[in-house]
Amino acid sequence: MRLSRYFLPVLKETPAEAQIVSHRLMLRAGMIKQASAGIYSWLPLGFKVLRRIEQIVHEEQQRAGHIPMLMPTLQSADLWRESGRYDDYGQEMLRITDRHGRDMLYGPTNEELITDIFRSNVASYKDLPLTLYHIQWKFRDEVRPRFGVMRGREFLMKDGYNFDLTKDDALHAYNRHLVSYLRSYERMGLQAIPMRADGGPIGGDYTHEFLVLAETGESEVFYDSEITDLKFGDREIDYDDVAQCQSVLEEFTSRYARTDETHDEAVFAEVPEARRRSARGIEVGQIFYFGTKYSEAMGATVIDAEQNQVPVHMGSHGIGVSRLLGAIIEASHDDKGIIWPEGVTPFHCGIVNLKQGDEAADAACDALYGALTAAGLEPLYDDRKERAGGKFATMDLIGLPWRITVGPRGLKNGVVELTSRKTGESEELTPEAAVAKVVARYAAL
Ligand code: 5CA
Repeated sequence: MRLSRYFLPVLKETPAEAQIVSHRLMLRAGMIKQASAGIYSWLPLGFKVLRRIEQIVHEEQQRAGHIPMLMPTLQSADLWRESGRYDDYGQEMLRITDRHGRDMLYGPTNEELITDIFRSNVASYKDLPLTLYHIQWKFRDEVRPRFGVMRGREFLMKDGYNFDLTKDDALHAYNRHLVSYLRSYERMGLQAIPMRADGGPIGGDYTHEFLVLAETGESEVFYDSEITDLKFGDREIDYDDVAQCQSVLEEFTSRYARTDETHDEAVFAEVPEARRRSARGIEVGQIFYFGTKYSEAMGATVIDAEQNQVPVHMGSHGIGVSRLLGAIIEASHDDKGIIWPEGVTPFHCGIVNLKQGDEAADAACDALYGALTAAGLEPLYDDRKERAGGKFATMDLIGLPWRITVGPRGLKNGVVELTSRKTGESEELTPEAAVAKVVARYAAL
């Protein structure tokens, strides 16, 4: 993309309404614009990152054997009356009446709708196990929407639902989700720690939240510091291997790590004092096993091998896709702007032309652009007639991991400058070597 043809409305001033750094940077970098309280338009740069995060979520869900689909945002109230949640959900649910006077709602989550799809189509235990998921907009009429996309009213969520014959099978599905979430967050450059949590309006005692440690997080958390040393890394996982998934769960959940809702001082006191930590965290996902809560209420049963009609065991599993942009920025920025992890960056590499209109500089930039594109990467080429300082400030603000700077002086010696946004380190290389280095970085992801 050439910046002169793009739509990147960066702000010079720090917006007064933004209280935390990720919100400020998303507004300044022209990623989002508030449409009304807690509801945002996703401008091109923000939309690109949102899509990259969705892509990682899709890949990792499908790697785990989960099946993508799409349910609507607007739902009929009738299904929610069956589960009993139409009244229970309270003020957070946005209720709508259509022209025929029928009660509708903008879905805050999808347990009812998916259970209805299941009961209409699945009758036998032979069709289990089954895990379906979608990535769809949700609406929760939060009392205090704040911090930009962190606590929105309209927000994008991946929600997945497993249907299993037995509790053991459903717990394996739970473990699969835990493993796939660990992989997903690490690909986004994040450490998200599974912590014991509370079921809330979704229900169930068996639930973990995934938290990214950050001072601006809304959750208070308590944990054994050893847990921050754990890495999922690039280990191979067979998602059908029950014991293997269970052992990952044990590895990542055996140390003390809880949100304030389930925190227990007496148990925490058993952790050696030097390792006890209390901090704040951003909840970027939650997994639940809730047994037969919805299947019994809504008659989602199958015939088992003994010809008995039994309710299926279920769980639901969510990732806060739009919230993740805020969480990633909270975890990765400096005073100049965002520092995108390579896994989610909107463009792979910036190209800054120090002297637009100079024949050699223009030609070298075009060649770099062509070479990066041919290698399957997306460069962002700042081809505007601006001074160098302004171009650097924009690149630093929008946080692309790599920048190639091209100027007539370097070109006389056959070199361009390759700069890492994260370390600030620059090196002079031939254009070919700079491209090769950037390409190799992304190939290694
Ligand atoms: N049905 C279950 C799992 S599919 C569910 O709704 N879980 S949840 O309530 O925990 O939401 C899943 C994730 O969505 C949360 O972990 C959080 O990251 C994100 N989320 C929840 N509320 C908001 C909000 N108001 N703004 C942005 N993200 C949110």
